[in-house]
Amino acid sequence: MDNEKFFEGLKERNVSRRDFMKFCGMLATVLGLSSSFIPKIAEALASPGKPPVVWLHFAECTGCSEAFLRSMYPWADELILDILSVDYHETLMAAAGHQAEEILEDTIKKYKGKFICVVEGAIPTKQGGVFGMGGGKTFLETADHVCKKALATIAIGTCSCYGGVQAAAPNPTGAKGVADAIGIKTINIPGCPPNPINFVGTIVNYLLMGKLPATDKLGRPLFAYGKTVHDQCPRRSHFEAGEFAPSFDSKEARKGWCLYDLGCKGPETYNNCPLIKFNSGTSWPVEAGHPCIGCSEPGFWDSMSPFYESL
Ligand code: FSX
Ligand code: SF4
Ligand code: F3S
Repeated sequence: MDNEKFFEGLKERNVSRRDFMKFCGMLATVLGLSSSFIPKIAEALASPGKPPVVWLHFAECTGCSEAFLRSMYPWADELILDILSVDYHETLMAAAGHQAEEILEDTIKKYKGKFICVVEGAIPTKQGGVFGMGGGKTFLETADHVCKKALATIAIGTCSCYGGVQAAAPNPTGAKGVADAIGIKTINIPGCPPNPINFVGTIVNYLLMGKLPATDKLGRPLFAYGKTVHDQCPRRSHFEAGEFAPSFDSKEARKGWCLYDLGCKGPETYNNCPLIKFNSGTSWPVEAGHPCIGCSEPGFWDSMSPFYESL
């Protein structure tokens, strides 16, 4: 896609240049870049020659794809799919069965070492991985076959990063995140579901700098997961003042007091939800009156529960 075609494509979707620049501005904020980077981000998104993407689904609820496809700027999902030239996405592609398998094989052969593999969902590992199968192969086999041929693997969602709900005790299927299951390094975009903007930000970082972003020791990009939810929370002043809402239906809760006593895990959770919010910047759990349950931390179903008991 050349630049002109790109902007024609935007016009066809009734997306004004202004809307597109606003989206690029949001990406600059996510990446912690100054506004002088906005035109560079726009240029990077519009320029041709971006890496093709293979998007795999394993043990998950598909909430990560849903979050990506439904809740960004209404046009951004299609745009991003075009921009990234997503050649294989099991939920979205029209092909099924043998035809889908052929597309996958052709893509990884044609772009060996050049494509980005995006993985949603955990990988069952017990008994050779028989608890997760697709097209007669275990997820374990498919991940091993595909991810190891990719330029990089991006795990999207806590399930593919660290196992997620599938790996919660007693974890009968031996579910693991992709990195653990097949012994590779992945870039992890956790959250259940994750904020799609953090995934797009990771890709834009790659397009701008020619490399994937710096991460913490859990593989999470620092631009998004470098601070705790608590550090960025607008209710922080109430926390400092010792103003804790005693119940969900109290007048204190309605006044926006801190949700710590109601189980908020914000102080131990690294994510940028208060900064970026969800649904194109509409709201996020604490703003909606619900404590953070720590959904971007490894093992949160076990380590952060009971969700409604304070830390
Ligand atoms: Fe897991 Fe994603 Fe939670 Fe669901 O695909 S991170 S269960 S929102 O959908 O994998
Ligand atoms: Fe911290 Fe949660 Fe209170 Fe916000 S609501 S200040 S994240 S404990
Ligand atoms: Fe998850 Fe907590 Fe953000 S529950 S969506 S990390 S506020």
